[in-house]
Amino acid sequence: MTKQISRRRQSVKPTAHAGEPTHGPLTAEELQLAVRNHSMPLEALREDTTPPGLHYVLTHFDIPFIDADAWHLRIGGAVQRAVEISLRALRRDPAISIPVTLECAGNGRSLLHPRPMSQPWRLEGVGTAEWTGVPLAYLLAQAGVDDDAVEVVFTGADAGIQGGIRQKYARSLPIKEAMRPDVVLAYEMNGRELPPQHGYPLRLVVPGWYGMASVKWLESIQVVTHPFEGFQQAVSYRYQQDADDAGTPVSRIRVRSLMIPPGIPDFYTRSRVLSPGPVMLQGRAWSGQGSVVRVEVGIDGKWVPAHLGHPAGPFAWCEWTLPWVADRGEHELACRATDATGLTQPLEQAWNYQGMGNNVVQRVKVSVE
Ligand SMILES: Nc1nc2c(c(=O)[nH]1)N[C@H]1C(S)=C(S)[C@@H](COP(=O)(O)O)O[C@H]1N2
Ligand SMILES: [Mo]
Repeated sequence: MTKQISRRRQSVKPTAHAGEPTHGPLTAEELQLAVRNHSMPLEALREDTTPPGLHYVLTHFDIPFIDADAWHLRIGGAVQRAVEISLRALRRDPAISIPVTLECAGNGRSLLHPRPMSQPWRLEGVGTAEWTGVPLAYLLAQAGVDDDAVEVVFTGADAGIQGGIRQKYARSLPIKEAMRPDVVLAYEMNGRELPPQHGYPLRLVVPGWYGMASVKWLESIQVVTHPFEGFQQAVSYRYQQDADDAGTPVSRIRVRSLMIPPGIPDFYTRSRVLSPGPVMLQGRAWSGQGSVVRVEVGIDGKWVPAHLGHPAGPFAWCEWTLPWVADRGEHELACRATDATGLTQPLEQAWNYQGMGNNVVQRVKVSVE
């Protein structure tokens, strides 16, 4: 398999096999995915909460349109009492609201060399919303989880084929994560019912984890006594070095920061033009592994500490600002964050086969004229 890949790397001819690395130009399939799944315009980093239309979207198959009046959530498997609950009944259960920064695990993928062919994110597969719903742990407690349970499997209503396998989108969480008080079955995004593309009528939100864990259009929750072997768990979303490497599962979001590109863009190239003088550089930083403790801004290679604001919650991004006086000429700006575990964003991204967990520093070239 590795040999086959290196042969492909030598030829420029792009292949249409999802997941395979290529040095070739963007394929029609990647373009099709890119226009279905949009990213967040970086200027939306201005706000604590991303309006739903600007929040990134990642949908593997089709958006299912669900009749919420007929819809029920089923909870079963290794539980004492199977539960079937309507949306109306769920809305009467105790609710929480929590601001959460979600990021796609494949964010940054298209900047890798070679580039794994899939949704070709640049850096903007991210967004922060306030999710309202019932804590998962509350419903699991009502069902009564058996002692030998190891994971909880979440299945969405959307079906498709990936890796040659027909499937419904499904992911699992270890029991310990599923029992966290902040994991929520959300029926509202930013105070309104979920938009169709974000999982209407109900989705899971797992704060701190990359987006793949937060199953949309949720239909069924099954408590299981063996690790879940579904495609999106056992094959996709793994840190692998090649196709044959079993790899390790992707879970929490790695520390990252982004900057609102200053000045104005050129329409086609999106390169930035700025007038000389004072400018406030600003952006957001987040990590699923602990709070952000430092953001540094790189100005032509020299790192300067930025001022950090206060995040809306422990799993929401944090604003950073740095005043800069722009002088005439070409400049390169960058930002890099460090979290409470001491991890810092890398200057060069380590490559992996699926292009998972990228958190390389963003670089913005500006012309001051
Ligand atoms: N049912 C279902 N849930 C899903 C997905 C999907 O395709 N189907 N995509 C996952 C992935 S990979 C991500 S990154 C997030 C994206 O959530 P958003 O579209 O609300 O931003 O949803 C996750 N939940
Ligand atoms: Mo994702």
